[in-house]
Amino acid sequence: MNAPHLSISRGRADTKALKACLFDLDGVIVDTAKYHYIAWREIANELGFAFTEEDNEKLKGVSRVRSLEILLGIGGVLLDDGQKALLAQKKNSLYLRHVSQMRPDEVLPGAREFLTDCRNRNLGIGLGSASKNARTILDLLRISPLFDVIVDGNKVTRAKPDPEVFLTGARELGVLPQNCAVFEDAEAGIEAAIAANMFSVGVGDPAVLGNADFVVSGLQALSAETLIAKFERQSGRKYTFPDTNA
Ligand code: B16
Ligand code: MG
Repeated sequence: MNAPHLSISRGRADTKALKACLFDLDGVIVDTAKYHYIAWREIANELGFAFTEEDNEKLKGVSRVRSLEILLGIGGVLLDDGQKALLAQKKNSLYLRHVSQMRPDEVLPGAREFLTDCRNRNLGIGLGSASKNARTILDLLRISPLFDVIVDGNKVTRAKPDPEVFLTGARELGVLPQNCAVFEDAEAGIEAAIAANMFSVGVGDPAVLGNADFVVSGLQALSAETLIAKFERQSGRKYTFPDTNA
């Protein structure tokens, strides 16, 4: 992770500028869902029931503990808290075994370039993920230095659509929520951005992400320049570059 590279006007009463971008991890920067799926399927099979890719959709953006509860609900399996804790731990070991093989070229198309583009525009960069493994994954992908702050499942307790993860990111970056844009692939993530009073960019299916300020198919389809233009146009805010009034 980088020391903040930017001259964000910390605390300045300027509500008009786009100053920071907050990114979800799974589905925006990298597709970790496939590894979560393999690990959860192994757990389900061990418990004696099937777990499909369609089932896995219900776990996207959901915390590990909550994911286990959903999985047990699918199988109709009742366990006590101790057994659940052991299973969650086992699932994570299986997941990490797969994830440890990840290579830098698994960064989703355009993500590395877009992060760099935003940094070059003096925008603060934060991660806002439910995953407790976020830092490990960014390191494996060799993109940790592109982030000024990392807010993950170890730092927050309330899951999206609660805005905690994004509000924490803005606070750590030293910017106000209305100066932030959030990038999310899950409906709950867009709701979290709206609840945080942030500009929201859906990454993925417009049918699912209809509440976002706008939707792109992936970060390869967006430049920092277009983001800033849309932020200005749709929110009536004005971006100033470079920000010299810190
Ligand atoms: P971990 P995100 C989420 O990541 C995943 O989408 C979700 O499937 C997973 O259960 C959650 O992280 C917790 O992950 O078990 O690694 O702590 O989309 O919030 O970046
Ligand atoms: Mg996601």
